[in-house]
Amino acid sequence: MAASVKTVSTKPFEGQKPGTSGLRKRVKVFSQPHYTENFVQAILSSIPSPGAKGSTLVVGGDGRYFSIPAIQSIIRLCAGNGVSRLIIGQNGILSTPAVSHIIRSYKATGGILLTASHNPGGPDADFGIKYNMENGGPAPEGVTDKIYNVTTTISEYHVVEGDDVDVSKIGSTSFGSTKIDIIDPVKDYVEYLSKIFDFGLIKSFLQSGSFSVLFDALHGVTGPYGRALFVEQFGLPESSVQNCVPSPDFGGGHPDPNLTYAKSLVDAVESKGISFGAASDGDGDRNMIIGKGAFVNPSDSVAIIADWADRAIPYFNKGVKGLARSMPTSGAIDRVAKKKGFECFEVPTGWKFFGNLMDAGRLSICGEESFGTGSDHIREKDGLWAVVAWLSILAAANKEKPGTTVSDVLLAHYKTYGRNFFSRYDYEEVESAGAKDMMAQLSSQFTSSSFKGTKLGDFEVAEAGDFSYTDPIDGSVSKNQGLYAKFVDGSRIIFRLSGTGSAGATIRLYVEKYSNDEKEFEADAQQGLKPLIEQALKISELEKFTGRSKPTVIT
Ligand code: VG1
Ligand code: CO
Repeated sequence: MAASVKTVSTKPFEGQKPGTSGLRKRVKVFSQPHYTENFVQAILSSIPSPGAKGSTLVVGGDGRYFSIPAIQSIIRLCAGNGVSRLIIGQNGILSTPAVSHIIRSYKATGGILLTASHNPGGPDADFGIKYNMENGGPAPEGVTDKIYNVTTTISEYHVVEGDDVDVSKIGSTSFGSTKIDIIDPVKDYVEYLSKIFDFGLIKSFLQSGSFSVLFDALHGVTGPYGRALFVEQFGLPESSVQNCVPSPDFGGGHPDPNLTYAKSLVDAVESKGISFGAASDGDGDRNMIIGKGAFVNPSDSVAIIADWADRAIPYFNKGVKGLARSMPTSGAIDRVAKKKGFECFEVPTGWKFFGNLMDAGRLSICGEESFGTGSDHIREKDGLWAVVAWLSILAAANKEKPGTTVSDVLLAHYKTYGRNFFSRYDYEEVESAGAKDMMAQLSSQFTSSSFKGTKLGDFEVAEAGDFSYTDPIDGSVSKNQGLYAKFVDGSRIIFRLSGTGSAGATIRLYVEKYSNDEKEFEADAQQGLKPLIEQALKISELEKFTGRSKPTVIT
């Protein structure tokens, strides 16, 4: 059909500023007339040269409520902006890591991801839109700033009108002059993982009988991927996966893989004596790893994967190029880098900061304390990759010493490197003004020159400030990335405001303390960190500013 492009007049909406990972708002906000269209037009207008015209874009997400109407709008806008080809996951489903892989492997221009990640879904909950670049990674700040600027002045957008495209059937069609390919969301990704890991070794380890697995997709997008891996590839029974049918409202739950929101997994692992439990978030980029009686802190997880990579994961047989973590993530990975002679980078919170280092060949494995772990196989964190990495480590460890458990792997790591105790307190959806005021008073203390040498209880301040990062590859500078205080004994406290919430403000408090005292290796992290947390709450006057005496989530 001949494409007749229609120009629609519109007015800017306030607040279309992408946060840590795209634009996240309530569905009610996205579903206002023109709201989604404005933002998508701003993305299309901000695609770096040669731009949207003639481009190939990948579209998909976690299947949450409002995904299908958003995809139909995206199709109309892409046709109106001269996009040549759209590659769309069947039923709009594509995990965030799968989008990253498909952009790279199909050599697409970029991708539009429809997810609010671990935020709840449904008519009264959240939706989100994010743009990823040619390298498969989240748009850097230069591009998200441009998108935001366009949203503040937008006066029109361009569409081709036509009937909805049936995205439930795999195959090719066209809309206006845009070619549309609806693809199997799972196949390419699982094939790619089979090249990274030794599926044969994992399968024979899991089939040997004594090691049991439970994977929980929390009703998010990883359900079909997890089933394909655990049931189809590794030959495990259906009972080894749960909540694996993606649901638009995540079964009414909170698709966030942590000890609070993945409680049913934790309970099942404990009550049934399961050897290995894992969960992923709504869009499949996060992971949680547990064993019977063992919780793998994400900061430890990435350090352990980095430590085992060249022995246990074929992808890294040729060596590891470098390691990295986000600023609040504990320094456990730094210790692995030091011992093995790898470069190690500290970047601000958000996966977009790892991409340049990977593209430059200086970074192989990295992670964030927020249950994000990944490598340069793609440009997003990858929940199922981390789960399969852990199964590879356990398979390798059991080859060396049969009967090795998740706890054994953790303890062995602490014996070599010492233990970085780490915890995060989240105060979700507090009143914005109070949160801002609290950060302002903390900032004036942390950035004042007289703060160094101050004693907070037993902790003497060695260094403090507001984290600023200069990208070693392109020199771009990102300021105000979190208030940190490091103490003389090496421990740290950090305060940040979240950039992924959709209502009010979320305060995150991170605390870290190192110990190489073997007697402490099996201790409860909360207990050991208590004095530090008390000082953090005292200096921030958090309760006074926010009225909250308790965090919403403790990790
Ligand atoms: C949070 C995490 C951050 C992560 C981001 C996106 O951001 O702290 O580490 O990269 O979520 O994860 P913030 O600004 O709320 O602290 V996901 O799984 O939402 O794409
Ligand atoms: Co996510």
